[in-house]
Amino acid sequence: MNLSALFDLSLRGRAQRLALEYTSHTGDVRPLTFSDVDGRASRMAQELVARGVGRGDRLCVHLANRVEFIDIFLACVRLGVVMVPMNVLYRERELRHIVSDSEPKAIVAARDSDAVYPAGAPVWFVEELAERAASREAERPAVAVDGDDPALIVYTSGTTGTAKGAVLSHNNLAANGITLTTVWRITDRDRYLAVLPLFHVHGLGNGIHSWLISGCTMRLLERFEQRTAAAVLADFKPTLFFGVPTVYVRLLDSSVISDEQARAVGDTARLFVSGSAPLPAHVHEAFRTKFGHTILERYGMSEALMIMSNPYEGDRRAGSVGPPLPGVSARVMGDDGIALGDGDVGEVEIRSSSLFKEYWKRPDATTAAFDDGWFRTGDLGVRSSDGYYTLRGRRGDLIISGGFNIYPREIEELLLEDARVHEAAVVGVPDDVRGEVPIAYVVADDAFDVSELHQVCRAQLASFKVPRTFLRIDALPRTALGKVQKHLLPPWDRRITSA
Ligand code: MLC
Repeated sequence: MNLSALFDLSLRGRAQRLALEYTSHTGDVRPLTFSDVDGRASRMAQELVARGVGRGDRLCVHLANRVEFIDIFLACVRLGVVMVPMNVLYRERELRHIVSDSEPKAIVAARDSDAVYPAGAPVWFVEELAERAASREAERPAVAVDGDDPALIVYTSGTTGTAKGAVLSHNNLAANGITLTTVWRITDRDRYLAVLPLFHVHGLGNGIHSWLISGCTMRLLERFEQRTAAAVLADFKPTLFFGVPTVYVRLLDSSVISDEQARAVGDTARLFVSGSAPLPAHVHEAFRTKFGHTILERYGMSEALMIMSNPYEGDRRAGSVGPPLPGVSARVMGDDGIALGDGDVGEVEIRSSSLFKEYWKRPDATTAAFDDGWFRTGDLGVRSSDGYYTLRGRRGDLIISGGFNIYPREIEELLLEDARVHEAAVVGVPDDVRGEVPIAYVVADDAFDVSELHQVCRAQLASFKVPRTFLRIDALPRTALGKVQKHLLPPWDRRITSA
């Protein structure tokens, strides 16, 4: 089934109900019915057709959360156009790879974006697209889109440092959305507060899809901001909330939301879900005390969408990601390629109806990611005798900061572009709010002030990837074969001032 048919349960079936509230550029909150959302999507689709975009073409989208993001996503879904969402914090260097790899018809961007866009595709300003779309007929394009057609290419870096595009089909996204609305009991009586970025699968694959499938009412925020969080929660009174752990840590801060305000939020809420990074057990506990709700932690990946979830009914266990979701099979594999029993730690491998088929134009990487039809998640985990999984770190050296993935290799490669830097190793160190933050160890010319690297990173990388500090060392610890042993790097002392 293509996603349009699924979304029509709400766009047509609940046409006159309140679908969406969003903040306009003038700052007022505007309502749209599902019929309004439907009409906007059709007009945007007509505008894209007029610009020569059709089934199978890619369209890169570099936008913060705004209503036009939804118009464009729905238009792409109807036309069979493959949307390539790009992190709004990405700079030219990061965008260049995605654009050259995905070969889009165009890049959609905001007029006030300060990003420099790479050559290779025209930039279409979203303001102009929206204005032109508004003057078109709200007529549905007649395109036959198949369930196996790709709907999204989501770039996710690998150990090589260059991002690979995970191709997600309409069927993958449909399976994920139907599963979540069922197992988390999402209905059209819900009020979903969308604070997560739409350019990632958490905000888009889970949030937008659950909204459209269930027909609930969504309030779309440009981003989560602690300054305004209490007022928005009190005003919108969400029943449903998806966050990354950093968001929950912020909500525990009494200067963000008082105990009294939190109790009021808890009284009208139904479900808080956390994912994209491990939720510390003490945050789980403190949230229950403050808000009166037990956060439901789940586990997913861009390539596979959602994989495991604590139960809606039953024991939501702190520190565990629960059993596999319906439609997902999981196993824990040992280094020798033999499946392990309960209680033993190994790599989690899965099969699932929401699992991607391939990395875009990367057959070798695709082959390497699968083990006899099972996807190697790269996550280490253990299963309890009653089927709950607990994750125990990663095989590779991924850093997760505020729910954003950081691949050390990408930063190391940038640092090594400076001829005065001879060796570089980036690692994650614990951070109370963001989970982890990156720091860099560098071996460099004596005369070189390594703190200058801060500016280089700031100019070329998304802000969350910029190392907090640059530490000079004499040599990287290596094995006899020359492999860097990051665990042997000198411990980082927090008193060292960040560059
Ligand atoms: C952070 N910044 C943002 C931003 N988040 N800018 C625009 N949009 C956003 N969503 C920038 C800020 O401008 C600032 O930049 C810097 O990041 C730190 O901002 P902050 O206000 O101090 O942020 P913080 O309180 O740390 O909160 C950050 C956050 C954000 C939690 C709101 O990290 C976030 O939205 N994370 C969600 C990530 C996510 O959705 N991941 C899902 C991946 S999918 P500067 O330049 O001033 O430093 C996946 C699969 C799965 O992993 O299972 O879900």
